Amino acid sequence: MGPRLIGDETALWAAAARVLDANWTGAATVPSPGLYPHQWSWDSAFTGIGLAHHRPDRAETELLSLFRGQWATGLVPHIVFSSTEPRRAYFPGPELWLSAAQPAAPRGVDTSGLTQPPLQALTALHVVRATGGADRSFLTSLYPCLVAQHAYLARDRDIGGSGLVSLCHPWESGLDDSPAWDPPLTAVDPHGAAYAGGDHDRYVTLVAGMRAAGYRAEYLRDDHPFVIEDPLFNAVYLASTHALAELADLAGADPRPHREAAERIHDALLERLWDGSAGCFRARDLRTGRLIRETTVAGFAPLLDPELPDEIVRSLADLLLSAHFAGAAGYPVPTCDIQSEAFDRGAYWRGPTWVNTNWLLWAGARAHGLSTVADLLFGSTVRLVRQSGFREYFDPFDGSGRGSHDFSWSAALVLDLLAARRAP
Ligand code: 2M8
Repeated sequence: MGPRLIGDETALWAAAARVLDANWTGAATVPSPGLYPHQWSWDSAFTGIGLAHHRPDRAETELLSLFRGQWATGLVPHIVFSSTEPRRAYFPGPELWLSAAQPAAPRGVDTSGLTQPPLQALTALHVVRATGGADRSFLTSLYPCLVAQHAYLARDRDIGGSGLVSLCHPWESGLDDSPAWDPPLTAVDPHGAAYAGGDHDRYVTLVAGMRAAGYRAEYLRDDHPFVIEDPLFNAVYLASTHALAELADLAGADPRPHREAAERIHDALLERLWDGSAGCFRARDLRTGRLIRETTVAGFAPLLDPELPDEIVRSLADLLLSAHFAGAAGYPVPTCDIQSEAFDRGAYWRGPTWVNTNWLLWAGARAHGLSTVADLLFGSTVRLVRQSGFREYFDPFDGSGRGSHDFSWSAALVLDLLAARRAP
């Protein structure tokens, strides 16, 4: 027997809220109770967007708790480890990163040495709007941390000098096993052994190189073998930079540097990652200088750019609705082009539908007035969770759930979808 259908939207709201309550640790929300027992940076940001409707006080605590892990360089680590979990609760744990040995890492809390798509400023703006800015001390405490996070990305991670941030590990993308990382990971192997997702050895090798170099920017720029400009990471960076400008206004700070930064990221996205002949955005491998051929859901994320030119918005909508993505899936959006050889309906980040990528595209489509796309994404996401529960990811053809149960961002982002429908 399949999972019980969650009925009307009130019941769905209550079920989503229950997942968030159950995954709350007192200071943060774990992505899922068994599989991911620590705090992940972009999970926290997605979760905060839902908590803004359910428990804005917790959304504030969630973000502030994440920034306890921020390094002196401004890096916001992708994992902030819980000190109460058994050491072997999750691999790789603190022993891989050895953050305590890094002078720039915070004392008293173990973290990873990578980052993830920087959604936190956008979440902070959602939270401040939800509370009407009632808690001044939240913005006063968080704003400088967000500025430092963005300064780190611009200073240490604009490896190509283009205005875009580079990823130095598939884990930084959030779309870990995406087929777009197969070619650069093939090149990382000394024998050039072909790569097709999920090989932890290569992931660990990349971390070992970064750790040995003290996670220094010079090493990443000059020697690290995996350096990628990714459209999703940079679209999130851009959306958060716009949010930072709004937060600056609210905090009584100068928004202009953030507006200028947003302009630079917008220009670079179009110049570096737009592939006019294919009608989509692609990732660029800085070690080969070339765009990576695989078309994935990440290529639609620049819809989050409010200034994206109309003809590009239309091209993206056409491709999204075509039989490469939504047109051939009962439960869109699949992570990867259905017609690609790499597409696999069940493999982690290589085919399934995820609530967080649907939400990002929904937000972008709405902002551009693409109502057909926005309604499709809303309906698909709500149908998925009603049918299968708040799973980590879903089969794009029949909507069956996969990965962990009671997954926080699946619940949180459904609250945001439902709230948008309720809003006047
Ligand atoms: C997955 O990533 C972790 C490593 O960071 C893993 O594979 O164990 C990804 O889905 C990532 O996007 C997510 O943030 C994390 C926790 O949900 O899990």
